[in-house]
Formats: sequence, structure tokens, C-alpha cells
Amino acid sequence: MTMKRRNTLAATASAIVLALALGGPVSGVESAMADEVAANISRAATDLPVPLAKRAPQTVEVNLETVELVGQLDDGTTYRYWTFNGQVPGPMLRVRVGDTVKVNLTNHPDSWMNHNVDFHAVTGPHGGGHATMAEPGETRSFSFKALKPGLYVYHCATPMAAQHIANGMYGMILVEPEEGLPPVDREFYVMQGEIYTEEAFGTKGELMESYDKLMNERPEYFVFNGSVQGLKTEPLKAKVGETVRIFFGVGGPNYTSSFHVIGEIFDRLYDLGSLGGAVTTDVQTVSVPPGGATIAELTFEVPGQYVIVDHALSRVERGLAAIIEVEGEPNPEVFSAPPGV
Ligand SMILES: [Cu+2]
Repeated sequence: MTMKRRNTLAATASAIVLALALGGPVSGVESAMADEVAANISRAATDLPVPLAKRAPQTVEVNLETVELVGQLDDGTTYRYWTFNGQVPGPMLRVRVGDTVKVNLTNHPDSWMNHNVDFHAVTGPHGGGHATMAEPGETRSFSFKALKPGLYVYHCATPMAAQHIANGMYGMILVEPEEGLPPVDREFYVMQGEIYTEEAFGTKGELMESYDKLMNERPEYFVFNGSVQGLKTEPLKAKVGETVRIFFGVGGPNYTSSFHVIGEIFDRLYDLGSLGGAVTTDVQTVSVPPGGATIAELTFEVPGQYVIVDHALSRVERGLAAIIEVEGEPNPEVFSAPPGV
């Protein structure tokens, strides 16, 4: 049991006692108390490594720690996440084609579960999943050579893998081609996932995972970077005229995303995260499967607020939206509307 978990339970217990003493509603007090101790588990969209300098292939060491902790799912709502390095998604990793990657996976001693990591960038058995199966407190390692450039998902593959992924255990690794990617003004890291809770969407307090809903593929929540509010309260920021690159992936475990930015068009797409072939231009919406990715580039011509969605738009009502704020001079030739609109 982690310290945060103990704190939450203690806080919840005292909140209930307080609520009973005051004759007030338990849930409101409980959720307020839960917020105080729950971690912000949403990884910022700006939290990713910078492009690699041009260099020869080398050996790169990667340290991942699996951490279970209570985090904020929404305002007044918390959930016991399973994570890589304490946030969702796990850290974005960046290597060059030809690099040898040594992966060290440590399962935090306070974990309740075994965990491992399966990299889709690996050529070899289980993507490293069996080699890294770690009990609480254990560290397991393996090495692989990054043979193919592209953007790849990694995830925990410990049975039941769907449960470990739904609880937050996914991230991405970019294998840059020899020449790197063309320079852009800003890069962002966004991943989509589903959360299956016993309680209905919008319930306050600490929610419990639902095995039945997971098996029936009926999530209560759809989230970007792990939580409902994460990329709304910490929006992505850009300026008019800048070119932005979004590394977008789907942890899932089950739902394909119809990735779309309201009010914009993807100028260039490295569809399916492939860096070995043609670039697709001028696309409105792109399908990204669970365990898959895309790299989208877009230039903003007009200032304002843009919203990243999955165009299966019912999911917006279950938490799935991220904001891009674009600053700059108006551009009435491209877009004009009456004042105040
Ligand atoms: Cu796991």
C-alpha cells in the first residue's frame, strides 16, 4: 500500500466521520479531501525529449519505474492508477535507428501487482515483456536494437494486459530516422486511453475499477494523458505561423481514435507512425488504433482556441478533449466572423 493510498483512506475515513457529525453529505466532503492528497498524474503535453543531434548509433539506457498511485481523474474524482514513472502516459522516449536500447524496469516496492513492459519498437519475443516481468521491488532488464524508424507504443503486458493498460500503463518511443525529422516550432505528446469504473461517469470520490465493464468494453471515461482535466487546465500553446508536431498514440486498451483537431487540417501525417514511407497531406481526421500511433503536423494560420478530439464525439461527454491555445494577429483573409463570435 503506497503512502498516498494510506493518506487517501485516512482522509476519506475522517471525512466520513466529519460528514456524519455535521449531518452533511458524505460524498462532497470525501471528494474534496481526496483531491488534497491525490497526485496530478497527467503528463504535460510538452514533457518530451528534444530532437536528437545528428550522431552515430549508440547504446542508450532507459530506466522505467512502475508506480501505483491514487491520482486525479477529474475535479473531485480520484482513481488508483498504475503508471510508468508516476504519470500517464509514461515518459516519451527518443532514440535513433540503429541504437541499442537497454531497458531497466523497476517495479516499485509498494506495488500490489507484478508489471512489465512490451515495446512495439522491439524485434524479439514478447517485445521484452517476459524479460522484464518484475515483482514488487524487483528490477529486470533487456536490450534491443532499434531496427526500424517510427513512432511506437509501449505498454505493460502483464496478464490481464487490458487491465494494466486501462489503469494507465502505456507510453511511446520515437525511433528517429538517420537524418532525424524536419525541424518544427513545437512538439507535443498526447495519448488516448479508456478507464473502466464501477461508478458512473461524473461520480465524486475515489472510483473503483470494473472488471465487467472492461470485459464488455464499456468504459465510463475516455481520457487524453490520463485524466479529464489534464490537457484542458494545462492547454497546448502555439503562435500563429508556427508549425506544430503532435506525437499522438492510443493506449486504449480497446477503442480506435478518430483523431481530429476542431478548426484545423493536418498539413502532413506520418500515418500509423510510419517514418519509412510517404507522407500524407491535407487530412481532416485520422484513425489511430489501440497500440498504434500517428505523427501529425499542422501550421496555425488564425489565433484562437482549438480542440483536440476523437471524432467519435460522444467521448467528449466522457472526458475526451484537449485544448490548443493559439496566440497571434487576426488573419481575416483566412477567417473572419462578426465581433464577439
Ligand atoms: Cu502492469
